[in-house]
Amino acid sequence: MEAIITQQEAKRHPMDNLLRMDRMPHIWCPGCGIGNAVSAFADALDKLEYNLDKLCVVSGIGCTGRVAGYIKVDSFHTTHGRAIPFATGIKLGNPDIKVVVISGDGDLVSIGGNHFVHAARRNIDLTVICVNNFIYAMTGGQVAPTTPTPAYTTTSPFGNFENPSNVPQLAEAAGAVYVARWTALHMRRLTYSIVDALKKPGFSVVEVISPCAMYYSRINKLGDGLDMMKFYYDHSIIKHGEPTDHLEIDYQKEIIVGKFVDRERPTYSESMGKWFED
Ligand SMILES: Cc1ncc(C[n+]2csc(CCOP(=O)(O)OP(=O)(O)O)c2C)c(N)n1
Ligand code: SF4
Ligand SMILES: [Mg+2]
Repeated sequence: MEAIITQQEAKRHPMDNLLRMDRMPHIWCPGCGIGNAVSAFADALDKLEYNLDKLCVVSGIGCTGRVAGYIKVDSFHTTHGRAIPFATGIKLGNPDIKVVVISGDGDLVSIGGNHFVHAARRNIDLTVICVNNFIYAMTGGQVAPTTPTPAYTTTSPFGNFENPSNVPQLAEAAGAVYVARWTALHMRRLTYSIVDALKKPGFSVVEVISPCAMYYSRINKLGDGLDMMKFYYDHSIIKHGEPTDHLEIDYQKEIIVGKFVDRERPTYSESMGKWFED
């Protein structure tokens, strides 16, 4: 029998139930990779058939920080750098809820770096999706702890000379139980990695190497957003299980992607429960 689709159904976007369509159009520039990360996340939720009433998304401030406003679940747009402590409080107060932090490299590794380290150390049950565009995009493209050497930014006009943070290495060293990295163009692999991270109890981190088509690409003459996505994709080599100290990102050379850490450690809640049981 022929399927009958009403006009209203035909107008529906496939992600209508996951995105706040009333907030569209979003603020992101054409060619920005943040939308890809959101699509992969939404797709991962769909694959897991998540009960959206049991999910909470927390973001800090930045272009990526706007994600919390577009996901149709209980979501919180917190202050800069404080997404992880905010999420920790939500998780400890509501242990049956899955809490996901989606934020930028600056928010999570710079001003929020201390929280990142200690949440990983404690193995708080959170999934962190870090959109790494190598700069502070929202405030005009300033140098960040993740900016590769010797890339140009608005505050490193002669090239960055600082040694950049390696996000997977930081996460592993601090105690994260699941760590992966993909580019914004590895949509299928990124989606399945987010599925794995969401299923993993404890502190899981998925880094998404993403173009900032407005600031980073322009000043480094890397073309438009799609050129840059292709550039990252073409320069990436999949090496699952690669030691995380090999994962520094070179400005123009290869980017190692894959799943690097998948291990077991008692979560904060498990340790606390056991402590009071004994
Ligand atoms: C306490 C505080 N310090 C500084 C700022 C200014 N600020 C807003 S967003 C941002 C950086 C955002 O960078 P990132 O987290 O990488 O997000 P992106 O915009 O690159 O996605 C900064 C420094 C602020 N809002 N609050
Ligand atoms: S400024 Fe950069 S990171 Fe921000 S929305 Fe535009 S392209 Fe994306
Ligand atoms: Mg950034």
